[in-house]
Amino acid sequence: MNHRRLWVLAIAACLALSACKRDAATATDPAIPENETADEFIARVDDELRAMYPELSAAQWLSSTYINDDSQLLAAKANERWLTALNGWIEQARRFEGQDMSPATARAIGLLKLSTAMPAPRDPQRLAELTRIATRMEGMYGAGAYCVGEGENQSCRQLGELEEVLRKSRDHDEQLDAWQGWHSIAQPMRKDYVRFVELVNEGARDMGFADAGEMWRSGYDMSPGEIAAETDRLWGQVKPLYEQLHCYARTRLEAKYPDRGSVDGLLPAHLMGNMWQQDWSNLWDILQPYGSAGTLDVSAALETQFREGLNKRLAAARGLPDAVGRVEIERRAEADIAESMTRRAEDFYTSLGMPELPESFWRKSQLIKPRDRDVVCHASAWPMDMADDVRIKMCIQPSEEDFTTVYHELGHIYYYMAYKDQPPLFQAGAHDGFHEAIGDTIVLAMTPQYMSTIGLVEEQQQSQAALINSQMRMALSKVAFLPFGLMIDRWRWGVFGGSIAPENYNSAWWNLKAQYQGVAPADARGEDFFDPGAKYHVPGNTPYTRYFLSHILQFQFYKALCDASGYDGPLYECSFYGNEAAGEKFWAMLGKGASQPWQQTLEELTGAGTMDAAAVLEYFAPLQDWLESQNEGQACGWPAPAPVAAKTP
Ligand code: X8Z
Ligand code: ZN
Repeated sequence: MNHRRLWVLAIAACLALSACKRDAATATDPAIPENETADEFIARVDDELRAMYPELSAAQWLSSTYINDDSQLLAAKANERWLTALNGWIEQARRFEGQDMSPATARAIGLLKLSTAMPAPRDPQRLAELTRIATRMEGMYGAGAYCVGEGENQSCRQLGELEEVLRKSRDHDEQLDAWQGWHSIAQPMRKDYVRFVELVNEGARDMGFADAGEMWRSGYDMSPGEIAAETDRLWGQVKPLYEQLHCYARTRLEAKYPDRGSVDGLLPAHLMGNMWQQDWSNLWDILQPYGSAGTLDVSAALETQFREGLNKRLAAARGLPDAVGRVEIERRAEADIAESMTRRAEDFYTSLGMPELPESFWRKSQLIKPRDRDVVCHASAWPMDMADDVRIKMCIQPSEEDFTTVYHELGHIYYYMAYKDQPPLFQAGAHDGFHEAIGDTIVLAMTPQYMSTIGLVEEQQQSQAALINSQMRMALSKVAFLPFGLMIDRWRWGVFGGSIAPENYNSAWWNLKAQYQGVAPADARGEDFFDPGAKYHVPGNTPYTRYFLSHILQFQFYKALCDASGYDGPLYECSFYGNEAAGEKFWAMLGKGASQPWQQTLEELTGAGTMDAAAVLEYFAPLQDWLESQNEGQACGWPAPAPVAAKTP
């Protein structure tokens, strides 16, 4: 539950009550006041929403931080009640079609229909089935483990441990095993996912959409066709930059792993340092442009801080702790570093003049992975009660990736805090990409200069080599992400729309991976696999276009805040850390929530109401030049995949 229309949030984390019966939606229902106006209707929905939201969040929070059959049953039931109520409100709203009402009420009614990412059938049995499937899939993902051996000799590794192999090992076969092992956890989800698609499509059609994909594309204050075209246009702007990065990475990988560094010109999925090839930062050891230009190894610095903290705690322990005592001390040290990383992130926001996080945030958040139970480790930020109970749920380790993810999550939290006085239906991002872009805008301002101010890297020298190193560090996370941000929903739009049939789920997935990312698996992945299910947002049903849009928008926000801070230099060197003028502008934008079309909100912040990748290209101009000269003489690009047989819906 992190993002978007806030209660939708809840739903993407999956799940809903059966308080309202099916006929609750009719005007004859005694619960519906007679002669209610549209304005009164929305005021009532807001009240009912506010009243039922905490129970839904609590059930979902429990099922994500304590996965077992009981918590899943309660979460599915809470979601069932919720989605039933939502269907009731949507039905009731039909009474007002074509009637006069205030613009705010008209907007709220529109948002009501678009609020969930999991449109549920009106039929109560099928609605309940949907919530059970959604909860089960997320539970399977959270509890997923790759096990080898039998009985006493069995050993299992979960996502975190398998990701660590990709992050740190440079042994080809070890990485392949970790990658294949994690993907095996998704095979049993396929059947559930096929049914899930049928059910959400029925829900979407009940609400008047062609399918669930069209419904997802309807949340952008423009037509579904227009936003799809916008994503194509934006991708076209940044594709040449991605192709240069791809070409450079391939050359380096081919040198590192002779004969196995590429697959017919595509990047091998298991060698990119990341389970989904969405962020290549972990390949710094292979892709670092200049070895001598100061170190930017933030992970190593955090690891050192953790070790120092652990040693301090061990030294303070009376006598030599036994094995159990040592584990306890290690856990405290893990909690210490996780908290100090989070306080660092909070400090950036408060330096902009934003408020401190509430005391309950520190008491109720899950910062590290519990030892005694399964949890969904995928990071998320939760507005529990539409008021002051905000939390994050993470399994923080001392790494650069997790460090920046904490800043990302706090972006959601500060959005929640800024718009908490808006009516519930406007407590959401201007669009979902805005929600994802807040924390990442701050991440762009985490320049080497900032990192050295907070003691994580050495004092930075000014040189062309240092500049290229720092640009590369950012590109491995931001530019590498772009085609991935696009392909996930290209797959789901196809699946929901019917052009990708269940018998082609996996081949269509790998075709899109090839087409957009230029990535391929080491060995063929047939239809006995369900590789989309190995990415959280698929079983978690979180729309993904938001992240693509965010990766464009965050550069526009960053540039606007740099301007607001009075900065006047190359974009890539700007940090507005400590600048209250920038903070004020940002906070004002956050406070608007979804109360007006996003185009207006964007214009108020940046001066232009259109998404545009010019700021991305401006930021990376030095790197793009450098990459072009590095790649000179190479045949860049990769072969197009063979088309998958498309089924007519
Ligand atoms: O899911 C997330 C956040 C929570 S909204 C951790 N992200 C995407 C992902 O991990 O796939 C952030 C970047 C992309
Ligand atoms: Zn997020």
